[in-house]
Amino acid sequence: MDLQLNDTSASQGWNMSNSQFRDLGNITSNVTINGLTFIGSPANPMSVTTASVTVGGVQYSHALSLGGSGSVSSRAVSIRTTVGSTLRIAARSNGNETRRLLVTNIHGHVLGTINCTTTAAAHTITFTGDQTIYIYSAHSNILIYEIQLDTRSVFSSTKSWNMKNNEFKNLGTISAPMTINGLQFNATRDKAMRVDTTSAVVDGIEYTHALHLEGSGNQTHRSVALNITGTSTLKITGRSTGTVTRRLRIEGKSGIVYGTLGFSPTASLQSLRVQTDDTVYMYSEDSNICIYKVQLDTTGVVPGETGGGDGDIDVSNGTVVTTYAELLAAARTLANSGGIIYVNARRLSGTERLNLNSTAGNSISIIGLRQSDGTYPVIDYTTFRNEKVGSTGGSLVASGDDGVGFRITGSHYTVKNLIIEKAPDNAIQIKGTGANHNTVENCILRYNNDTGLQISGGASHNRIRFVYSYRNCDVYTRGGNADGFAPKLEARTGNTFYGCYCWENSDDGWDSFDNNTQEATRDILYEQCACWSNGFPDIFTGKKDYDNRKPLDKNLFLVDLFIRQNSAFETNYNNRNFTLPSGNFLRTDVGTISASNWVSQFDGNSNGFKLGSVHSEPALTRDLRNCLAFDHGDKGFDNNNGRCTTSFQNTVAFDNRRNYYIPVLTISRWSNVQGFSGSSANGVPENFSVSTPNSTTQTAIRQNVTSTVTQIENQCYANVIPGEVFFNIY
Ligand SMILES: [Ca+2]
Ligand SMILES: [Ca+2]
Ligand SMILES: [Ca+2]
Repeated sequence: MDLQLNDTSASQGWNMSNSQFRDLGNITSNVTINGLTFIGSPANPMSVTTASVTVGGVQYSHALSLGGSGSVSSRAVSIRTTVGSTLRIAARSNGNETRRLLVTNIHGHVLGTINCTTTAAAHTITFTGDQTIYIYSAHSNILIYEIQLDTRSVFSSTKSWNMKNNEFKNLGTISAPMTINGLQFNATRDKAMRVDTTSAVVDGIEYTHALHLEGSGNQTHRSVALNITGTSTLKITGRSTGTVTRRLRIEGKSGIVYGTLGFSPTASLQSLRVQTDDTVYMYSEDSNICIYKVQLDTTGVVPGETGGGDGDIDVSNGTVVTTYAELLAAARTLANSGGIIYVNARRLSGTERLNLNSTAGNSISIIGLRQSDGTYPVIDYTTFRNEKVGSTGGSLVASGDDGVGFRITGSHYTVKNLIIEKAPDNAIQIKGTGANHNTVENCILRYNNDTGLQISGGASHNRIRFVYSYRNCDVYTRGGNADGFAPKLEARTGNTFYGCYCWENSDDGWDSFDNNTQEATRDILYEQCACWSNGFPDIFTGKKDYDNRKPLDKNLFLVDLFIRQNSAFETNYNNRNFTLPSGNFLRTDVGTISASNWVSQFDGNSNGFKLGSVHSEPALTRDLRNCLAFDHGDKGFDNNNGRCTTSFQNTVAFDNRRNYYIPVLTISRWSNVQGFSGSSANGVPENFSVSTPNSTTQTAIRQNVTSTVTQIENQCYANVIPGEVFFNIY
């Protein structure tokens, strides 16, 4: 076994005062110079301008002027980095206030933030990961004088296990589990392995002994295993002992397959890159393979040098599932005992409703594991949806509770770190008087055929935190029902939303409609919540994306139905020709109608926070703290004829038809209630008024909101759950 520790420090810099950069002027397209890529476009240009300043004794004559807030695709610079890096940036805000410079990965996931004051200064930021990073402003213009990247204190280690070494070469038959120098041999008396003298020469190196796996294996027999941490390359020298190529499977403890290596009858070295913290098993899928040597090359940052990413999750205290069938089974098994289920897969095909109905009182958690590329598991209910509500426009029917994805009628459940999409009805429904004390956290709910998350029928004390709900739409009922979040129809007491965001749903952002005064949604706390652009039909036909020159979003159910009706819809779209399919082919609640009539008869409401209904009396309470609603075709904050006792603290509404329409609410608190750019006047109770921020503040709010929304949307589209994101505008 060998172990090496290499310090591979290196440094590279990009100074805007140098001749390669200082004459760049306006940057309206992507330019790469010495490994630094400038991401500019005619709509969002950047420029290198004269800007004389001294920072830390270094005199600069020029700076990159970012011009405004950016994203991974606009007004940014990007650099390819290696495993552990320190970034040093000399910069300043080009305005009167401190502005934030973000360092993100390609998904917009923030690796670090630099607060640029109005005085030029050098800032450093450290991060890990072999990746391309993006640097851009979260607010408006920032001047960057120089960027320097130091790669530091990276180690690489090599461990190897050669069967010709003394500790292995005399093992003979192995018929029981054993571990030598960290290499686990898994064998039983019936399924034994063997080390013998079997020679080969590979790349000029002579091997004299080999481990014979003797046949197909699994984790308990005819396999070897070792622990892998970080980014590693697994190198195996071996051969098939037969006349054909045989396959060696590399899998994790949970059964996740990292890869398969093919060994031909001629000995060779095969390698696989693995990025994980796991026990990794190697066994033949066919018959005997002989292994001469196993080698593990690992690179990483020296421990203690960095905070690292999300941290590692020890899954040994739970049940790991990799398929939807296993998830269903695990949920049933743990119903009485309680426990943790870890979901470890990129995508699971949801085939039926998951019933979370235990009221035994033990806590049961379903937690998605972050995958090696930073994404989270997607539970895709397409199969279930097609079966429940139809797979073509002509087969559509209305959806109901039997089409819900995760249905929680029990208590003390936690659902965390999952992306749930394309359910025939709600992605998650928490319903019934037994549905108490559940938590939904850090999830994305999208493309479902009704509201993303609904709480109804007596459910109480449920906590919803950092959930992102978007592009949900009930097609058969012409968009009239699918809200982002719906604590409605008797969501009883103690239901709270914290850090939740919803956008581009067909109906409202939040809706707490009740049918009568007895079965009422008693109280709701909304804190750090925001909603935007709900209730527009053009989102679901693809027209909005087309107008914004974005690719066709084939995840949209309506778009899927259009393509099934006429595949030319997609080719036309890609050729910059937006033409709805013709003919009456969409079954709806008002008959079988055309695509254009689906748009003209669209039934979505386009409100942000809909706080009740005509049945909501002053005994009911609503508590809004640090909440934002913008870009709605109707109201940002809407009482919907309800008279709930409502507290407004730090709320912002803009670009809604009416920002606030709450004339009959009972107000319990009114503090820093702001609105601007509504096209119709607010309606508020007598003696209350909405304050209008000055134009500088309005601009700052818009810029902050634009950059935060871009960050959220880009990450969600890349299957990265944004986590704890806040709009810093209150
Ligand atoms: Ca429903
Ligand atoms: Ca509606
Ligand atoms: Ca609604």
